[in-house]
Amino acid sequence: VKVTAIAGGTGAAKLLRGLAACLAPRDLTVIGNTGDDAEVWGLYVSPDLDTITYALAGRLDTARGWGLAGDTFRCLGAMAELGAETWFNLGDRDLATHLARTAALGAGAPLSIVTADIARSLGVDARVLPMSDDPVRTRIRVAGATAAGDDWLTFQEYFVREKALVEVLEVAYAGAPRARPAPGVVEAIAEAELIVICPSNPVTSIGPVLAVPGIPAALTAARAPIVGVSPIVSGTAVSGPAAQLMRVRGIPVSPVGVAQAYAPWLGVLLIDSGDRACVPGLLAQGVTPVLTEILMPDHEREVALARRVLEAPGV
Ligand code: FO1
Repeated sequence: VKVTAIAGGTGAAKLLRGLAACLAPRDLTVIGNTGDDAEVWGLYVSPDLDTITYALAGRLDTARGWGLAGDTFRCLGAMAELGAETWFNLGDRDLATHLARTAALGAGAPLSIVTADIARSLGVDARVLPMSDDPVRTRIRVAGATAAGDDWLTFQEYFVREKALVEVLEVAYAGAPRARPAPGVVEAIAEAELIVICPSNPVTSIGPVLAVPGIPAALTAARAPIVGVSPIVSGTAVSGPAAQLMRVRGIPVSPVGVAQAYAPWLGVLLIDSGDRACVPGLLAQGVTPVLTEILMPDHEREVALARRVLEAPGV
């Protein structure tokens, strides 16, 4: 079955590994978030596209959830010695990805071509598409630490440098109104036989994808069933700052809130068996709930959850 998945970073990687184990690689297309992209040491870093690619290549550092398994950080140490900022840890082999991408972008290649080349070089046969070739950056407004007033942080400054420990006042997707879906994105949604919304942060991983004009309309017009996996279990995020960011956006921190964030096109939502109380709220929104084991502590459970997605009603 031809599957198009919409994915962010760490939460999505587990399900994508599970889906890749169940599908022919050419039947899987992943549309990745680029709102987390950042410039580090003058290099273009695209964390979610890299996490997706590394996961599908079987090379992701699964303990950290980002970067390459077994990577070293000698260059990082040398950069620290030179007084460079080192709060964003770039591994030595990971650096090669950023160097190659920055060089290709600098030579005029669009992000979608560069992303496809990196995936192919790492032996990934599935298609990895950025949501857009145009710049879209998630911005986080936090309570001003100084009298100068509120501070707008990049996503990485918020998530990594501040460890998401600051009070968030607003989330914005800079550049989104002018962004166009990357080549192949709308077609991948229109031609899919199943569309999967991975268990990523609804605000800062899936949100930027939905902020690209044309993508929500493509999802609304899609023939394929759209199946989501809730990143919220028992009222908290499985990982990361999703709960705090959902509250800032006025989205209930529950599977019902996730369904609201993905209305009106979400058809099915896989929720944890412990969230049975959410069933009426989901049905009331026209979303079919599927109760299952949501957590994926190992590869067997990644595959098991992927199978549940592929067996979902309407697929
Ligand atoms: N996350 C961290 O918490 N600390 C880091 O030092 C860090 C470095 C890093 C380098 C490359 C990369 O692709 C991801 C990295 N991440 C790091 C994770 C990153 O912030 C998140 O994967 C996404 O931005 C959120 O999904």
